[in-house]
Amino acid sequence: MKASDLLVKCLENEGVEYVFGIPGEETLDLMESLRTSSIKFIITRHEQAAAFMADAYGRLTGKAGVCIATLGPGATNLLTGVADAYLDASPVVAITGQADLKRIHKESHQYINIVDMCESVTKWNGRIETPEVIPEMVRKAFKLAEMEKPGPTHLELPENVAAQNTHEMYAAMIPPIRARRSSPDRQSLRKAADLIESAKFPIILAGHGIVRKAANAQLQEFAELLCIPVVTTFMGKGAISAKSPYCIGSLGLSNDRQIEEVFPLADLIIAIGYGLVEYSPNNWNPKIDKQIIHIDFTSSEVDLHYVPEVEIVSDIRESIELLEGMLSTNKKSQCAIDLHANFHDEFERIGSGKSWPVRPPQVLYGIRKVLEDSDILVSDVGTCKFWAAKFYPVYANNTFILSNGFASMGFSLPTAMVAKLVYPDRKVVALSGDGGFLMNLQDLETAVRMKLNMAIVVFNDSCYNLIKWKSMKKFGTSYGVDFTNPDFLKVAEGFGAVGMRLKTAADFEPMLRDALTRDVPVIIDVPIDYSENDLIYKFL
Ligand SMILES: Cc1ncc(C[n+]2csc(CCOP(=O)(O)OP(=O)(O)O)c2C)c(N)n1
Repeated sequence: MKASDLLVKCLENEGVEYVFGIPGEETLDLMESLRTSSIKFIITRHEQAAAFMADAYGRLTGKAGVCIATLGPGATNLLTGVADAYLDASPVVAITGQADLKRIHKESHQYINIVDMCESVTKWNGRIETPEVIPEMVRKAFKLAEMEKPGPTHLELPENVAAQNTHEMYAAMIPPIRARRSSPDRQSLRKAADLIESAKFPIILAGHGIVRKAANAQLQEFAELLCIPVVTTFMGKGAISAKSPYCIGSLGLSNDRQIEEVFPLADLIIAIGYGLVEYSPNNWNPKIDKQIIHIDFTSSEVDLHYVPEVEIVSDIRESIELLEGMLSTNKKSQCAIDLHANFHDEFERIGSGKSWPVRPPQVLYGIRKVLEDSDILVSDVGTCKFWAAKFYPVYANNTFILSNGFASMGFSLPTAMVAKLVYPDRKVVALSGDGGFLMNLQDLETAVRMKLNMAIVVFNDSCYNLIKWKSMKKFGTSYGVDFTNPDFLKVAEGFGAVGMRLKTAADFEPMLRDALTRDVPVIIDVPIDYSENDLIYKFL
């Protein structure tokens, strides 16, 4: 069997539905093998978008998303999306072509060492030097990508290897069997239960691990039964429904309101599925005086501000369930209930305002009104993300998707496209600043070609607002942040999408409802008033 055919057969064996990417001369054999496979190749207009799409597929399904690029510039373009998957723990298998092995030891057309380049942004990464190793290397790439903590892996397939033949005996498929995790350690559970029983004010810090592994129902039951308030990270939003009285918001800014008002009250932090990349513990444990219980699939990162009394390293769901069985109901946490109610009053009061030009909370309030609980909001990076992460209540698991660890602009459009691809029956909204939107605008063509309906709400203020805002705070002035925008209605038209421009605050909800009934993507150009950004710190 030809090596490229074998590689594609291995992808089929892993259950791969889609491969996102752009071909090149060095991946011609691979493309020919894909042509006759059951896998759908989705052509993108930039490799970065392909990698973001694979990243999004991984986040939404838990199965590795696959992206392909050619050698050299294709691979370098892919890198940003791969790095995003790395710091946001998303399973991705990136495949790149490479020059013939006979020319990689010398100065050679388009040759750079991609394996070296990928080293710092992958969990595992290797060159396929002979066809015989393909079943093992592909299985390993998927196994490591999907295993907690998930992340990207990379396989490089040199052009001459892709075209080689291998003996049938090396073409046997390795079944993708999932190993069961071992049960939580009973002594550690007992110690954690004792700590919770004796704590005066415990708080649960719920991280991305809960969302990733859908342990949300267990977490919510645990919190409500034991009356323990839950603060989520930005990536952990949805780990508990924002409708629960024990959900007291998300944290991800250095001076979040929780840091001022909630964490100082707490003597015990029960960190569940929390990764330090999500939000540094020196923000919430500056004096190193909190007791910490660490519950996660993997042991904790070492940090002076994060030294757990006990670590329960096991399946999160099972750990929560077993811990719940060992505890009796806590005293009612009135403070949490008051904070929750207070947030909801503010959400209504500020969100329902009709000032013009609109402010971010009005738009987020409108989005929440239009979307059902299971519909998906994707946020790009910038001030828009901070507003969304602080102000938008999330009611269901994995329905608020953002780039947080790597925080890469340009994330929202390709991610929203995959959300629609994976969940065609759900409504999908992408929220983006005008800076981030133009970073992957080219792939609007992919969305139109694939007839993916989503609303892309663009906050139009002709500047990189987050940087401008921070610069104004630091220096009282800003530099290098202003630009001019194209006419988004004409851009939409040129791509075969639909463009809408908001003219009054009251129009937003009906406009969004209309946008979500079309059969192509719709850009909603929203002139935004960012003058009240400091309010962000006041929300839960
Ligand atoms: C790829 C990338 N380049 C630069 C940055 C640094 N950065 C963070 S936010 C931001 C400005 C974002 O502007 P815009 O997309 O218009 O969103 P806004 O802040 O205006 O809501 C920049 C430049 C980044 N995070 N990612």
